[in-house]
Amino acid sequence: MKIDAFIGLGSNLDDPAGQLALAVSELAKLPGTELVRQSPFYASRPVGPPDQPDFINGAVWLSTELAPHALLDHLQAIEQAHGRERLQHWGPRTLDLDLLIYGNQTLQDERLTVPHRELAHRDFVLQPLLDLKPGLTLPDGTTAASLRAQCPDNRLRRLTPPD
Ligand code: A4P
Ligand code: MG
Repeated sequence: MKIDAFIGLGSNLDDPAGQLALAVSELAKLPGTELVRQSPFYASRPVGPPDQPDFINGAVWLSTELAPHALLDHLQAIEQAHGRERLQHWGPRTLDLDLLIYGNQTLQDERLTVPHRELAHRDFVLQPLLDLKPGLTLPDGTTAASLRAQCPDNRLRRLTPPD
């Protein structure tokens, strides 16, 4: 059975928009997985240490047969292939892939918290999700639109036109 999974993409090192575009094509090739839609990309002010470049963010909607932890394995393998180094919490990175939403499932263990724990506070995550699916709801019934209306402003600038 295929599940709708939403993946957040972020980068602020080494040609961020190129990192995201390549990652989207890699996500589309994952086993048992189809790319349903890709969001526009946005520039945003960094959340976390301020002495780092602005981020480019986006999101994709996948339809996948992969189980959540198998999907996370693939996300982390793609991050590694993009030269990701884990040096500083919320610090600069070539590619960050977060599993934002996996069907209507809520998951919490040592590797995975779904929905992503910071989702509700991040306009650079919520806006691309709304571009993908305006009526998106979380497993608890909260709408992404209501969270977007309340979350802090990280000066989003849309970089690519709508599809
Ligand atoms: N993990 C748990 N749940 C998940 C999930 N739903 N998706 C675990 C992905 N991973 C999940 O992540 C640490 C561990 O989280 C993983 O080993 C995985 O098992 P990480 O990517 O290694 O470390 P991190 O990214 O430094 O920490 P964290 O807390 O995941 O950071 P975030 O939340 O990814 O935030 N500012 C702007 N403007 N745009 C950004 O994209 N991103 C971050 C990173 C900070 N500031 C930003 C942005
Ligand atoms: Mg992460």
